[in-house]
Amino acid sequence: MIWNEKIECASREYMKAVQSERLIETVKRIYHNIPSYRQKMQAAGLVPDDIKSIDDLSKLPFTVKTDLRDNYPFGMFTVPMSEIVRIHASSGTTGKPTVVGYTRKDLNSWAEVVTRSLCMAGVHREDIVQVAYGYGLFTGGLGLHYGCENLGASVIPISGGNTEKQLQLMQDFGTTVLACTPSYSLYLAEEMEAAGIKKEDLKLRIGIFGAEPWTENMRKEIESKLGIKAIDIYGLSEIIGPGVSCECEHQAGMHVNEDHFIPEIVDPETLQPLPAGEIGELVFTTITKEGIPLIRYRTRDLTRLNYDKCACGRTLVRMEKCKGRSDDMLIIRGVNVFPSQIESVLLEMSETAPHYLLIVERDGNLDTLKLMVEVQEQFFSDEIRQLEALRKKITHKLQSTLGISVDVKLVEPKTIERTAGKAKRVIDNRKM
Ligand code: DLL
Repeated sequence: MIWNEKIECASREYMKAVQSERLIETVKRIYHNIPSYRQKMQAAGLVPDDIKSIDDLSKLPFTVKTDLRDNYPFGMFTVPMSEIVRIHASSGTTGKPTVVGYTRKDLNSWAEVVTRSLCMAGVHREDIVQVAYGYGLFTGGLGLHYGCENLGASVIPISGGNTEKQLQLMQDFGTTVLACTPSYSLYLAEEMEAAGIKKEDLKLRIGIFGAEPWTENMRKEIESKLGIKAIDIYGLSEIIGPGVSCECEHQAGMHVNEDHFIPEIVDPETLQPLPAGEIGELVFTTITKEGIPLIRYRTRDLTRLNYDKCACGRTLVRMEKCKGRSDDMLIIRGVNVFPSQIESVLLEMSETAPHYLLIVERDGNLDTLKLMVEVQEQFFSDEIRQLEALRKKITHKLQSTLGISVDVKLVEPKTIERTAGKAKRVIDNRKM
């Protein structure tokens, strides 16, 4: 089902007209309410009247995460606190969290975009959705929650963690849709196996997975282990939370809810806009938000856009699965390495499990990359020769894919830490 056909299947001209009108309003709102952004516009010699349509978007200065941090906690809000009805925050790895505020209208828009996303994924009113994203200050839990309720599906607000209970409710309540991070879904699959629960014993049919990058190979693994269709959902707290974009049943890119968030792709070095189809950094401008509207927010996520009409009938522009974040990219001895490339290699081999950790060290002036990867239970034998052969095979595959040597260490099943939220894949000791 298409939730909002008028918008989701609109012509490009119609979409551009909607976007232009809303952009003009947003620029005015920010210019008159946020001194730091007004100064940026003034420095660029711009006044709100210079922005007449979305063709003028690229004239506007960017917003970055530190702008939010510098204005911590509420300095970027464009409405008085009496209008703010909800506060969320995303915990960064360093420093203060990024705080966002929603007005009642923002919460309605958020529910709308998540409802559209659920419909794209094939969820309907009869579904029972287990929301295993965290409800804490993270946007995942409540974001999915309100979208499900708006759609009319039944929500189980279990939040993240408590794996045993997750499995129990999945069986007892007949959960049909699981919403969590892709890494947690694999952990659940693993615990199911340990508890002797078969995928056939469950009614699961769809997974709504996001909040971290995951590869096509990881998708195959999850789909076969849980017997479901695994759908990619994307979002970030600064823009609204989950529901910025989501895949439809064709799993051919995530449809961006572009009547609320205008996407652009820029070259992360020069910051110049790139033409459709080229990979670069994703930038969003929110055009309906009241609490904390943002202009040209640099997400750091790397992807490309596709404006072709989708087989589902939607015309909303699609963003490809994220390749990773520009700040996730490791530069090892001058070579760019994304954790996703390594994940892809590991998942192509039947002997390794999709649980791994990358450790970067600096030995004198030389960077070294160590990979710890779990071996599948059935391949983990005490035969040192066999394990050594496997280690060599992985080392060789990584060398030919990445072009650098990786020190591979095989570890026993279930030794790498599992999390209910976003998986931590990289430890970079060079920064310490
Ligand atoms: O992760 C919101 C969310 C919740 C999205 C639940 C999907 C599902 P933040 O904590 O602010 O918000 O983190 C945002 O996570 O910039 C990406 O780097 C990454 N991310 C989110 N979704 C995906 C995805 C939530 N589907 C940051 N694929 C973003 C790859 C993703 N990366």
